[in-house]
Amino acid sequence: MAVGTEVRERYKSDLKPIWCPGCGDYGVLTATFMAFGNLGLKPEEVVIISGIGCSGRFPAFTTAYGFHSLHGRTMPVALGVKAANPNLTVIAVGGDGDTLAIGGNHFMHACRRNINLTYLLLDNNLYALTKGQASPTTLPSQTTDSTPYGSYENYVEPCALAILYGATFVAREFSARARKLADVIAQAIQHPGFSLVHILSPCVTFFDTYDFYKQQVKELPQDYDQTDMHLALKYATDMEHRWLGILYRTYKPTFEERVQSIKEKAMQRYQNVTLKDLLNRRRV
Ligand SMILES: Cc1ncc(C[n+]2csc(CCOP(=O)(O)OP(=O)(O)O)c2C)c(N)n1
Ligand code: SF4
Ligand SMILES: [Mg+2]
Repeated sequence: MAVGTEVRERYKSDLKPIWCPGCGDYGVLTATFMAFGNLGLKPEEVVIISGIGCSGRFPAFTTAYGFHSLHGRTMPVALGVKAANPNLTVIAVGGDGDTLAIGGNHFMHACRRNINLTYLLLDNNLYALTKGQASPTTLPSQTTDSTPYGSYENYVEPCALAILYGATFVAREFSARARKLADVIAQAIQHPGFSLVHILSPCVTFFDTYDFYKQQVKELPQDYDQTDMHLALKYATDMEHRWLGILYRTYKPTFEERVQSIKEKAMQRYQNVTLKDLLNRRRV
């Protein structure tokens, strides 16, 4: 279902985005509103949590609940919100630096825990807010202010990383394809478990990758098997093309379900035990 302007207006806050004209993040914001509209989500049912970076401004531009947290600390906050109220739709937003450098540890373990939330990784291949230094996704051919002769570090491929660390839904899209991106974001939100949407979102000010990605991107083949992990890793790590679409999807118990099942086991074990009994057991 196409989403009209009036629906998108419901999710737009009074604060006008201050991203540079042409920044890829505008496309991501629009696509996210379209996804909310398509799913019929009310702003009060959604919490958007970000780190620090140009991408970190995301929650301020929406009428959903938001939390602009610390650099690389999106995941602990998002996990806390989801654990406290599993009924909320939780969206985490991070840049490539925020997610894979300072926040890498948190990100990897969020994949492993299979927390039921959606992670939007806005990848512009550099640290934009701090004026264009190299990040873990800086391309081999790319020069930045901090690496004028090219980066001396290897590139980290976020989709492969997430798959290997146990994420159960992994997709890649391009900010210039708002409708396709909206569809993938909606599917990620509906997926029960940790969903990564890796979004190629060019920074027009410090390293404009629009033309580069327009030539590189390709949609996954029609008969692509989303459940085949080896195939997903092969397509995710192909640096000749950037394959777009849902790379991998599987179903495993979520973090919340596992916590609930442990709670139930503990309740069964101790159902006839009083607090006094428990205190007596600890007494020496
Ligand atoms: C603990 C800490 N270290 C460093 C910084 C400085 N800093 C702010 S944003 C940023 C990088 C942002 O890059 P990225 O996450 O890719 O987001 P983008 O701006 O590209 O969207 C850094 C290093 C900070 N705010 N906090
Ligand atoms: S500096 Fe780059 S990433 Fe930041 S708002 Fe401008 S275009 Fe977007
Ligand atoms: Mg970045």
